[in-house]
Amino acid sequence: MLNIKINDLDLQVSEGTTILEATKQVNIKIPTLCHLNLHEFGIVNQTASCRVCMVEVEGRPALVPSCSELCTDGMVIRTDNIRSITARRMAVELLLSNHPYDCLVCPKNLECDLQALASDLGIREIRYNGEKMNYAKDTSSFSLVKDPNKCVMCRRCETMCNEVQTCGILSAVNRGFDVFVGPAFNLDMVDTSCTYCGQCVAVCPTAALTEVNNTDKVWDMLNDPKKHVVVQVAPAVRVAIGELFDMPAGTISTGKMVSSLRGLGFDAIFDTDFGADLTIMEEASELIHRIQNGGRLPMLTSCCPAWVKFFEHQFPDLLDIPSTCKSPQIMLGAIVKSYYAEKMNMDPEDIVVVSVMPCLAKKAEAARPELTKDENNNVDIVITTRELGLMLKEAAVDYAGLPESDFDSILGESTGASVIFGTTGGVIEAAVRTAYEWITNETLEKVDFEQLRGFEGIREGHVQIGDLNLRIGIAHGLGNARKLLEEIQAGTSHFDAIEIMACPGGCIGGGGQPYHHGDMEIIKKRQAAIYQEDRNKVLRKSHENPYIKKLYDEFLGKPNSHKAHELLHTHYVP
Ligand code: HC1
Ligand code: SF4
Repeated sequence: MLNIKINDLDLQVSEGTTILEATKQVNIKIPTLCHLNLHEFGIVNQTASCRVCMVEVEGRPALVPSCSELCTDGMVIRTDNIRSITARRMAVELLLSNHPYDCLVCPKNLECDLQALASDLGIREIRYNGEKMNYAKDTSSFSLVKDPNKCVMCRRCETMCNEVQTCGILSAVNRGFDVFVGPAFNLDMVDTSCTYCGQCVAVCPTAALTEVNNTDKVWDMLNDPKKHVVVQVAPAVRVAIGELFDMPAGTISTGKMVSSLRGLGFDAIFDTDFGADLTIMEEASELIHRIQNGGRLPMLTSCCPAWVKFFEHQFPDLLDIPSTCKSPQIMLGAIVKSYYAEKMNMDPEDIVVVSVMPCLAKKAEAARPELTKDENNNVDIVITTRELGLMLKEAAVDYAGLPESDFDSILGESTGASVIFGTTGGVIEAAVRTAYEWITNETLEKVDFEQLRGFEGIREGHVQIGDLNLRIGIAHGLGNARKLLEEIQAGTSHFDAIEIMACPGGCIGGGGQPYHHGDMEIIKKRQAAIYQEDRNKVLRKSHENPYIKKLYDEFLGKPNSHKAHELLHTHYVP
């Protein structure tokens, strides 16, 4: 152990501790900007580029960045003296000197780390008002907008994209004053192999990277009397949206969320969880079929569109291994435009499907040509959890004070199995609950498969189903997924089924969720809420959903039937 002193407090820290980590042990706050240390998810950005966390170390002539400087025995540190504070202010003032001053209309207004720093450091005038970068915004993709003029070169997005997700899209473009982070040769995002996972957006401290805002499109549809506007909401939204209205992280607000959507004027409020139960019907059938007929194993889950894009771009030789199931959002959209339209005696052209997702990739997914049918999109508009929050704020909704209400019949009923789709490990656990009963014809008494849960980036769990020992792999984060795919390529994978979600923690950590500002405890609380919501459900196995049974009886026939294939399955493109 090392003995150190911080602001006159004596403490002991272990070898390898940075000054910033040491200060946290004694609740001393040092402001940071570029720093990001989410080590439980394998995410560390320690570029020490912003110079905001400077502190004084006795005996050192220059100030040091506390995020990267390691403690040494006998170190005496001062974090709150005028010299350190002045240096921090200067660092922020210099960043502001090359920043557009449009905070009032900026998409990150009140959510921007740079804005918060300027406020906390008492910066009340712009002393250095010189030349500014003047690049065009990149609005080429369906998912995210890149505004280089707001880039502060913290490189958090770069760490996320290159080290955590191993996509390698983002790096420094240009040099000196003109530098910003973007794709090589400043290509448009749409011309890169970006997966649109949105993790760059999740960690960007400013509005250099934000989602494409579709809220005006939704308002337009809600105000068009000729349109029947249906909304569906993803599993992970209900455990996070409360954070936008000052509810503690981990609050489940499903009933309030439904009421809020009803208040906005949607004609029907359906649950993507219904789509998830439907996905399990198809995916569990496909898995059993592959196992019993010598099909291609391991089978990979396919509900995360960023993950789908990742394997299409990076592993085009493995396109036959993912499940052919469309994702729950697209399945539900397809059922709304067919079964529901038929039941309501409506022309699908008059129905608009809006999805509320924790995810930016879902925007691009909904626009994939092979997932639209006869030019009548299965899902028309996707907004994120944050965008729904914006709409509710525009409508001055008192979210916390809303009463609870239920999703609409006939596509609003769901089981606990579908709720857990929102966390890493949940999709495959849901599939196992159904596969177990279908293979053994016995009732599964204990539905919680603890061996499939957790936060480790790559996990392995075995499930005994009769004579079958099902070997399951789980990865979250695309860098972890890459490792499992490389094993498959090398012929060394021993799994029968693998679940992959692109975002740390799964959809609960999606790029469209309320900003976590680097606090991973928030994602853990959302995960606990997901499992609680599962326990709250009377039915916890997808195949027990009575409305799913009805859908097959009245419309689809059996899982993997011709009609089910036509509506619910897809193919992949290299
Ligand atoms: Fe997800 Fe899914 S769980 S992919 O993360 O399979 O977005 O929440 O909606 O489609 O159900 C996202 C979440 C979501 C789909 C489901
Ligand atoms: Fe979207 Fe979920 Fe995939 Fe993240 S893990 S990209 S939120 S589907």
